[in-house]
Amino acid sequence: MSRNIFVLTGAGVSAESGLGTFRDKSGEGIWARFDPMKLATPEGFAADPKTVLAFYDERRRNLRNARPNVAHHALAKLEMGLAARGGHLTLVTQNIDNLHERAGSRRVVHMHGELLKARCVTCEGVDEWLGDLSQNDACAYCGTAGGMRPHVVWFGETPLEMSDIYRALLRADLFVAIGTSGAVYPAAGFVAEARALLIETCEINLEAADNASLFDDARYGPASETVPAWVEETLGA
Ligand code: BJW
Repeated sequence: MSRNIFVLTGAGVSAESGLGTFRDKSGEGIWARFDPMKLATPEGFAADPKTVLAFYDERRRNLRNARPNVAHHALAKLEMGLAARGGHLTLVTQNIDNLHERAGSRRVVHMHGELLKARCVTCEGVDEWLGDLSQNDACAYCGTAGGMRPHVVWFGETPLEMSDIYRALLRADLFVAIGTSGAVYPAAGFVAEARALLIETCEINLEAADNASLFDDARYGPASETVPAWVEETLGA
């Protein structure tokens, strides 16, 4: 049977690649150590751009040393396997890392932006950005200096590609959330929207997410075990 599967991933899928998660029940997530209102809002950036840029510089450097793990590879295999069977995978990630792409996923929707890109606040031009970002850097498109920021979506900003995401959800027959706490909207609301569309839903996570009660099915454990097992099962069915 061909399937049209919508997968939403969060920080948990990259946890075993050494990239930190934001909110873990252990209390060791990024937002337990750093204040998201100071580092992940446009107001925080306006008040102290140097600190915000340093926070993202450090994460960009960590990403350079990270490698995709078996969960990323399994999702790339799922994309190919479904296509070969006449199905389709929509892969939407809240992650700003590029580990899905580096594992071989062809089409990845980064609803919260991408760490290896910078955006000019003057002309909105988006450019690849692999090194540190400073307040003196100039935009490659309009030449304005002092207006470059990480191409990421902060609290209070509109996530990217929302029309394409909702359109893909309408076409899906299975919605799967992997490694996300279900704490941040609009992504946390996708499961309710899927339910309203009578789409089957499944949570794959280390532990129950905040919105766990809305899923029809759940598989708990590290993504490195649960995701490859689920992909094998799905492609074997
Ligand atoms: C493992 C694992 C392993 C660990 N294996 N699993 C009420 C309703 C609607 C909206 C709001 C609302 N109240 C407030 C809002 C607005 C706000 C919001 O949601 N706030 C909440 C705090 C309540 N949302 C926004 O402002 C968003 N914009 C918006 O709503 O615009 C309006 C709009 C909506 C719709 C259409 C058009 C317009 C923007 C949100 C931007 C979030 N930005 C961040 C930072 C991005 C850049 C960066 O990375 O620095 O995005 S915050 C952070 O949280 C990051 C993540 O993408 C996001 C979600 O986190 P995620 O991925 O779920 O990670 P964790 O750490 O929370 O969870 C990890 C999970 O993995 C856990 O469950 C672990 O158990 C698990 N895990 N190890 C498997 N080995």
